Amino acid sequence: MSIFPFLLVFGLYFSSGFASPALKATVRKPSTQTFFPSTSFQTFEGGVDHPLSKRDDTLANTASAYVQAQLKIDSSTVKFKSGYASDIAQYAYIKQQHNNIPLVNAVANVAFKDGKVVSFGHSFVKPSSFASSSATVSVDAAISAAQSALDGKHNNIPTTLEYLVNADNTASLVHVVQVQNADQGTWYEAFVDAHSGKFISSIDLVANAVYRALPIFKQDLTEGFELLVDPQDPVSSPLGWHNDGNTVSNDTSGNNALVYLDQTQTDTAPQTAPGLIFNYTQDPTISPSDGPNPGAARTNVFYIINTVHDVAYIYGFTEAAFNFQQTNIKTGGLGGDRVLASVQNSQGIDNANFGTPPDGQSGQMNMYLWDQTDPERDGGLENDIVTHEMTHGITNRMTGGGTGRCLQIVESGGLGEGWSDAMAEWMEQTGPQIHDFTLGSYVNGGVPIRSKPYSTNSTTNPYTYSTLLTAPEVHDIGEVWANMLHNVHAALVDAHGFSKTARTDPTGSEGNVVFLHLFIDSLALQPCQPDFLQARDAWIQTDHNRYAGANKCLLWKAFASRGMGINAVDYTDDFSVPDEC
Ligand SMILES: *[C@@H]1O[C@H](CO)[C@@H](O)[C@H](O)[C@H]1NC(C)=O
Ligand SMILES: *[C@@H]1O[C@H](CO)[C@@H](O)[C@H](O)[C@H]1NC(C)=O
Ligand SMILES: *[C@@H]1O[C@H](CO)[C@@H](O)[C@H](O)[C@H]1NC(C)=O
Ligand SMILES: [Ca+2]
Ligand SMILES: [Zn+2]
Repeated sequence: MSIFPFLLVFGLYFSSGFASPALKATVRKPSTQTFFPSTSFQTFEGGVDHPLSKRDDTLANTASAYVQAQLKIDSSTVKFKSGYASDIAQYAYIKQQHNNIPLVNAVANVAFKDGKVVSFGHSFVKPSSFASSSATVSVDAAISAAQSALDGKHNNIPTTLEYLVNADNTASLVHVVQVQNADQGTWYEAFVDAHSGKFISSIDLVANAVYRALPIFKQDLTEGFELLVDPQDPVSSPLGWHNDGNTVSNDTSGNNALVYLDQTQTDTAPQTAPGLIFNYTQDPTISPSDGPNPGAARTNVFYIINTVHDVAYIYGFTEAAFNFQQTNIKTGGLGGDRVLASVQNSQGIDNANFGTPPDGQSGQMNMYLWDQTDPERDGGLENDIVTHEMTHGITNRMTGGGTGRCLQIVESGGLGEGWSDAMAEWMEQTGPQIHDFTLGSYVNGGVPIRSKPYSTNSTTNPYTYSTLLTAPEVHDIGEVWANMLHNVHAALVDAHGFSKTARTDPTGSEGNVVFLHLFIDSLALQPCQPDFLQARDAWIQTDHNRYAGANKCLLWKAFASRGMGINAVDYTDDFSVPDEC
């Protein structure tokens, strides 16, 4: 077993070293993401009237008239595409068009019940310009461009001529060409510019992947597995989760992670699933090492590592901020460092850990079994454990510029444990009531692995800054920090509300969105080997940087409520806030 230089391994309880595994992959071509304008959607409960309410007209006419009236556009812009009636409602699907040419990515849908509109969704756009509607590039030239871009052959589906709205709000005229590669199992719809002849982008017609896993907002398997289809974030992982930039895999490896089963310390191969269908139904009555259970654990660990990558990415843990990716898509930082994750690692028990070497070298996650119950339980099936470990990678990389050397003193290591618990908690909060949070109960046989729940209630959790005087060890210290952050999170959500889409949309003003921005921003801002007071100051400065100090007093009050007021020093509590607060 080798230990990397400059490497600290943070465990849930304690540290250990580890060996580094080899890689395995196979070859295929990536696809390019197609731009989709944002979609708005309204629902109307019992329904609202529409312009043709008084007439008994066709679904096509009724829906078209409604869309025209809602969007204040004339009939030349709207083309009814299809519709049908089910047992409870009628559904109409409409395309935007220009000069009688439909737009690929601007559509609307209207549903009717009992003659009223019950819902309306649309992604109609007002492009700044439309390319000329007569093509100057031949269909044959477009087919060759699509074939070479996507490493496949045009099938016998006729090409079409459509408009494609681009991210810059121009509309390109495109030949739409289907391209397949039977050997590789790929099938794309390609958009080739009908004036320049350039391949623009494609839509992948094959669902990329299916995972039976525990959605990130659930804590452990007692809340139920779900079948998740293509959960990757297109901004954070434009290549998907099974393409490392050079090769496309059939297994639990890709640009962000390589996950393998490690029962014997000899196996480092990812788990293959033909068609990327990772569908292992965990059986809680048998050992985690038997039957479908290792597959279920690897699938969940792969899903969680990738999801944490994707969430952290949109909040700022990017290539330039020293993240873990095999290939860097955006500039900055070093690649070649996706996370390697060992599941059911036989070198340990009742624990988990994560080693963070410098940017450019893979992080290493080790997940162990837990023997507090019979049968044993698998840490890979408790999301908060996996998220906790991944967050060590984030905090160790972002503090001090990607060296992995800046959370080494005990107090900084304690902050690291606190951030890891706080991130696990953030991922699992689902509504505007920020609930008390406990960690590790499932794997640990029903008993949380921390001494107190994280809580705004100081009877439930009395920890303050001065608790550090009697907290010698990083996880004890971490509890104090995680509880402060719980209080900060609750105060922000109280003040600004809660966004249910915060994991995929960092643009909102809601409290949980603000919290994660300040969390990630402050890591980059704080010094190497930060102490509690410096970490607090980084949050307050970061709020100034991002929100012009809008939350300054809120943050001071939350920190002061736990003894980190303006005069706190040397582990002596102070509950005061600046005069202006
Ligand atoms: C995917 O897996 C199938 C079945 O194991 C195999 O035949 C195929 O070659 C694999 N494809 C790639 C790209 O690895
Ligand atoms: C997943 O497996 C279950 C049985 O365990 C099966 O019913 C289901 O159809 C499978 N789903 C997919 C997408 O393969
Ligand atoms: C705090 O927790 C204690 C003990 O559980 C409980 O008695 C008390 O009512 C709680 N206080 C508030 C404000 O919820
Ligand atoms: Ca990197
Ligand atoms: Zn830890």
